[in-house]
Amino acid sequence: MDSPLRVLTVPTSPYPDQRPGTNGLRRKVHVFQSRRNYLHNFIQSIFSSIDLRDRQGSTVVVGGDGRFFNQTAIEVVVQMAAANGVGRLIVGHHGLMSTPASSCVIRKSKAIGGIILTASRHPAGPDGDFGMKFNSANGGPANDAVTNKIYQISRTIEEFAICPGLRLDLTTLGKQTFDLENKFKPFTVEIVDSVESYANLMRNIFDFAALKELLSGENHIKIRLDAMHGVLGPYVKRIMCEELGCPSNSAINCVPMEDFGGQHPDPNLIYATDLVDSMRDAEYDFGAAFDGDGDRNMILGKHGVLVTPSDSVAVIADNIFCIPYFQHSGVRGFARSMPTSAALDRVAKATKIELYETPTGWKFFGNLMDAGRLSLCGEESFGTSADHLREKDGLWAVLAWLSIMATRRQSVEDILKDHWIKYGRNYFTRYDYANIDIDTACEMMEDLELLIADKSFVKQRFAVEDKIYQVEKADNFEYTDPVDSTISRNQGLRIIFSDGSRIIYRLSGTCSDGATVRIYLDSYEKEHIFQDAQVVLAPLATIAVKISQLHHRTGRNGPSVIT
Ligand code: G16
Repeated sequence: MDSPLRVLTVPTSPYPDQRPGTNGLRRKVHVFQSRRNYLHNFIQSIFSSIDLRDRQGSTVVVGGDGRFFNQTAIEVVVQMAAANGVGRLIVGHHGLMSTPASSCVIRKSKAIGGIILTASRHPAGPDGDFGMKFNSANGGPANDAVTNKIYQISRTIEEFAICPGLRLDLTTLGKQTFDLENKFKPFTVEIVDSVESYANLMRNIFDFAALKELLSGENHIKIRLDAMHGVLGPYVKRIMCEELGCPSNSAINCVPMEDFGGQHPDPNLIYATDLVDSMRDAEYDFGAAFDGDGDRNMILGKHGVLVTPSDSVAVIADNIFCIPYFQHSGVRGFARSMPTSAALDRVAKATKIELYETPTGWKFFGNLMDAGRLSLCGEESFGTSADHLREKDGLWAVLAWLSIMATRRQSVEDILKDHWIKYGRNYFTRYDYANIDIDTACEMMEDLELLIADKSFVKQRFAVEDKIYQVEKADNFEYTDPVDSTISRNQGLRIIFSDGSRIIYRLSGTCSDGATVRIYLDSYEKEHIFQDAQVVLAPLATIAVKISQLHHRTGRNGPSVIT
């Protein structure tokens, strides 16, 4: 019999910069590799943030998007979980588990939480990004109280516990047990097929027979799905091809790779180039791309017609009973993040369903869902999901759209056009200015806040060509959680004009390096609904740049990316 594994306590020194952002800690890979114990410190801070009584003998889920450094990090997470009293770990086969599947497995296994190794849509590889998220027992991203606690611990950490001799086999499904020094019970690790758990959940939400008919029946439509070499490939293959009968060439880039094949796994028109190229001619009726960890989605129709994420959630809301899950559970509420366009608000008003406007970040939706107040939600940042779990869910969004198409027997473009005819159209775009010097970005936001806080700012008029916008309201968005009354301040600067158009400025909370300034533009048209969004929004963009003096301050002459 092997002798029990040793548990060591190792001295360490804190780092000042381990504050989690919008969703976890994201840094360049070399930061994790070159700074001594940088990874260990953060993992210990996560475990120490959980009360010892809750941690002892508990279950924790571990997954990742398969990016470079994942395997190294998983080994350390497992060794430290064992040493910190966790009783059972559930780990994805080969260390892979999408973010939505992790949420599903956390909830199903009644785990106290999960550690997800991903930097989401950011590129990977030795020069790319790495990240770690901590999700709570509800399956959703930890709330601010938890992440603040993790951060505070990381600032004063002096030691971490680890079981360095523990070696795990990630390739074999099933249970592995390990005896530890001074522990009565063995530490167990279950390597699971998270694809099956997730597929099961989807079978209970959607009408798979109807979807199968749509995708492989006599008059089937042709679809193209791009997993961008992220973690979602095996889920797409199993559910869409093996189960729903799509031909195998419907799914591309489905082998997860450590560097995402050198691509930027961000599902938008700029980065999802393989999908965008193959959708240009009329071969496919429906297209979708996903990000590295499988929670984001982009939906395209024939000829590459883009459904903006803001429209996507509004259309799903308006057709919500095409999805059997909602026929059974009913609809409790809708929600969108503040920068997301107000298209969803119009559906909520028409259907008399409560609408919540939350700060950016999926954690805010989770609280409303746990309280039974929210069923469907979305964010402009290519995130859409419902209360079947507590994360955004890329494949769920695709199945939701296909369910609408199966019921209405219409193309993506016709569904979208009908929606605009019924409700009018919220034109929306986002300008990103990446890699800005942090001080310059913060200074700009501070000056801007002072400017818009001045009483004289309200009622000011801005003219561009023949368009005149008058400021009706301007503030720094603040959110009081309706469930627990927690106040979240400083969530983005809003300028709202008298016609309902909005300019919003926000600093990204997911940068691994420098700052990204985001400008969100939203404008509503009741009649002129078939124009080019960039043309419609150009005057607002000019005003946004002028008010902030962004180009002057940064030396840039345009955004890095427009979505
Ligand atoms: C994360 C959150 C999203 C949020 C996004 C915003 O997405 O999960 O809820 O909308 O960040 O990012 P930023 O703060 O950069 O605007 P992900 O997919 O990157 O984990």
